[in-house]
Amino acid sequence: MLRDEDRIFTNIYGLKDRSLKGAMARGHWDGTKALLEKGRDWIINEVKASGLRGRGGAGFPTGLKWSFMPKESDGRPHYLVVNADESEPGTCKDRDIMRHDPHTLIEGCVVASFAMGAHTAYIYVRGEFIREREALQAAIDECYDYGLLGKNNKLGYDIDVFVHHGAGAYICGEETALLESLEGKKGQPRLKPPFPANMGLYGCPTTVNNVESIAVTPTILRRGAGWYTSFGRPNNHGTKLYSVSGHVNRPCTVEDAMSIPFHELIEKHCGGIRGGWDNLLAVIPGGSSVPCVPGAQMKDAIMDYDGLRELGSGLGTAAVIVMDKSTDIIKAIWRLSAFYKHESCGQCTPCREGTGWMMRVMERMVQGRAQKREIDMLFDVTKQVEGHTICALGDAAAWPIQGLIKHFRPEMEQRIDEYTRNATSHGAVLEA
Ligand code: L3W
Ligand code: SF4
Repeated sequence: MLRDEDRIFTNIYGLKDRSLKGAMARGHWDGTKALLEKGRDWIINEVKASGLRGRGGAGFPTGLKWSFMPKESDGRPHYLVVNADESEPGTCKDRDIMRHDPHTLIEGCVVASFAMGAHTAYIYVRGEFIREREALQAAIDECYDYGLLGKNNKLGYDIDVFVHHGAGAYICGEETALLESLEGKKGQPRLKPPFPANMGLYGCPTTVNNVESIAVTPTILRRGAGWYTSFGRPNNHGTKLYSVSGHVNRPCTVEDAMSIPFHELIEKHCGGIRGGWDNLLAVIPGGSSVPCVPGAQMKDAIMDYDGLRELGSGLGTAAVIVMDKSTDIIKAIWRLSAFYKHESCGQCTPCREGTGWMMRVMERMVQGRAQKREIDMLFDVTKQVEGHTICALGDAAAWPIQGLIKHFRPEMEQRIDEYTRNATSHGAVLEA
């Protein structure tokens, strides 16, 4: 059970003073120098012990990722890059951190950069986030003025933090495409390995972390790994920002414990499902890249990595998209297909061609202008895309359709039957 005083983000709704003075009054930047004095190994070990997993979608253990950075310098600078290109449909948590609680992120940049021997941190902000980058820049400027950033600062560790603006491409949220873009090139993913820890920005050791992952670390270090692991189940620890949108009575972004039951999350923070629980059709629990789960299964779901994986979906970015029975679920998933087709960088054939194929077949499925055997063909296409591409965008385009076919095949067949009946009664010829 998360109490108000356990929350890391104390200004997520922007009701308080977000300036340095306000952030300090709420406990941020408290004893940062003393944390650094405990040393790099202590910080990395504490983050490992906290069980913090990357909050950008993949859930990779953060402390482990930090430990991949070379210990000894081979002459190349080290970099921290914060992925603030939040573009996953349904996801708006990093936006709220940057807009209302920017000092959590900047303090996190200092601590993480120190732990990995980086003296420069870049925050790559989604192009459309104009207010957010202004808030961030204002907070960074305050830190320079107050002597928390820059050379010979009060913390005793030289560190510069820069804000870089994206230009509106979803693919630049993929870490290596982001690095390419930051280097001034076209934002296209690189083949991995090598991973950024070995060969990242400008060919140097780099760690790319999500905004939320970085912003929570100073508080974890202040309160201790044991405090953080007191929330959530083993392998799924901590507090988490959930962005709940769609057919709930009060959509919101809220920080609560990992492993909170879905039912509790919705009742406690969102005023319940619009029209009541019997009106729940389906939920996409982790941003548009994960498969949807039927309402009946979601009612008892545990909101964490393992709980949602067991349901054939995932926690992803914890963007919870709720759909009631007024939703045309086939059309909703088609809309995601159109999104992925638009955002494919076109670099690899299965994704470039496959996203177009999937979108066009889905278009016909929305109308029912298809044959039932084409549902299997569509599934086959998703399987030819999944796992055969350079980056995860191909998987992300395939999985929502797989979820639709798995859970809503009868609805797809019914749509085809209706179209066929209408077409036949109007004397139209069904296109194959
Ligand atoms: C060194 C190894 N580093 C893995 C690092 C790797 C990366 C992290 C996770 O995709 C997912 C995707 C989206 N040595 C390593 C290693 N790493 N093995 O660990 O890597 P990975 O490949 O599991 O995931 P990814 O490529 O980072 C992220 C899903 O998140 N997603 C996306 C959301 C989009 C946003 C947004 O709005 N910008 O967050 C949502 O579900 O589909 O599956 O750092 O280098 N051996
Ligand atoms: Fe580009 Fe798609 Fe290939 Fe990713 S999977 S590299 S987005 S073409």
